[in-house]
Order: sequence, then C-alpha cells, then structure tokens
Amino acid sequence: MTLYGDLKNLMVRGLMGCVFIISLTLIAAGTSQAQSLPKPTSAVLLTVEGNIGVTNSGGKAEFDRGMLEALGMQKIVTTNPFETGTHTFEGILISDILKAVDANGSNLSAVAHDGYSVVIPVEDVVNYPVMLAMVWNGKTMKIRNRGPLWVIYPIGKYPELQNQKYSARSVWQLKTLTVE
Ligand SMILES: Nc1nc2c(c(=O)[nH]1)N[C@H]1C(S)=C(S)[C@@H](COP(=O)(O)O)O[C@H]1N2
Ligand SMILES: [Mo]
Repeated sequence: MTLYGDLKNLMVRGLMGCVFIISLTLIAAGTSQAQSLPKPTSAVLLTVEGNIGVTNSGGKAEFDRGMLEALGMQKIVTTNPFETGTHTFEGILISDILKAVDANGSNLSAVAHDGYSVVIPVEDVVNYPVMLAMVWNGKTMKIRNRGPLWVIYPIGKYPELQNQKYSARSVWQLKTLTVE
C-alpha cells in the first residue's frame, strides 16, 4: 500500500461513515416526527389507550368511523369459527391502528361492549393481517350483529389460527384496546 492508497482508503471510509450517519439522522427525524390525530366528529367507535405516543383526548386516542376508514380499508375473505361458510370482512388492520397511535407494547387488552375482555399479543397482528372489521358481507355492522368492530383473524388462509386460542381473541363489539 502506498501512502496515497491509504489516504484514499481513509477518505472513502470517512465519506461512507458520513453518509451512514446522515441516513440514520434522517430516519430518526422521520420516525420521531410528531404525528397528530384529529378529534372525532361523530360517534367514537374505538378508544386506544395505554402506552401510545399519539392521542387526541386526554391521554387516549379516540376514533370515529371516518378516522378509521382514513387509515386504509382492507378486505379479508375467510371462513369464520362462529358462522358457516365464507365471509367478506372490510376494515382496518390492527397493525395500522397501532402505527397511527405510535403504540409501544407487547400486549393489547381488548374490552367489548358486553364486558368481555381478552389479551391479544401484539405479535399476532405483526405476524398476521388481523383486522378490526366494520363491514361484514357488504353491510356495516351494528351492535346487534357483532359490530361496530369485530376482531377478525384470517383463519381461512392460516389454518394454524383455527383453534380455541384465536377464537377467544376474536372479540366482537370491541370498544377499547389498551396497549401494555
Ligand atoms: N364481545 C365478545 N366477544 C367474544 C366473546 C364474548 O363473550 N363477547 N367470546 C369469545 C370466546 S371465549 C370465543 S370461544 C369466541 C366464540 O364464542 P361463541 O362460540 O360463543 O360464538 O368468541 C369470543 N369473542
Ligand atoms: Mo371461548
């Protein structure tokens, strides 16, 4: 190695280091950018509380129908443990809701209007497209038909989800998710 070669090498490394650090800074700036959530303008369908970074009502994040829809409606066609046949569900992926509120935790404590509650591990919604369904076979769900929000696991596509554990997490009439 000549002195010139060593010098050039050092400069290239130095430059790469700078590019790396600048990229990291940009990524950090991007993710820490203060997200905000508007206030609901119609009935609150979902409240997310606990360890979240984005709130719109005293430490909680409240969503009305329009706010949920704005997160990006998805469609899942699946069989269901409670109803015969194949059903079409439209709603928001729980992972998208967690992103919107900047959730930080490993469990979601889900509570329903009828008082039912169960813990949904965050890994479920990371590993599978678990949905908060709002529309069932083309119809907006009401409390009387398991709505307004029903946790739907894509059990048709992932047979390993066809058991009691995931049935118990398939909360209908969901009201609140607490990030823990
Ligand atoms: N809101 C609500 N969701 C619920 C329940 C409930 O009682 N209330 N029961 C859970 C349990 S324990 C199971 S096994 C499944 C199926 O209940 P089912 O067999 O009574 O339809 O729904 C789950 N979701
Ligand atoms: Mo159950």
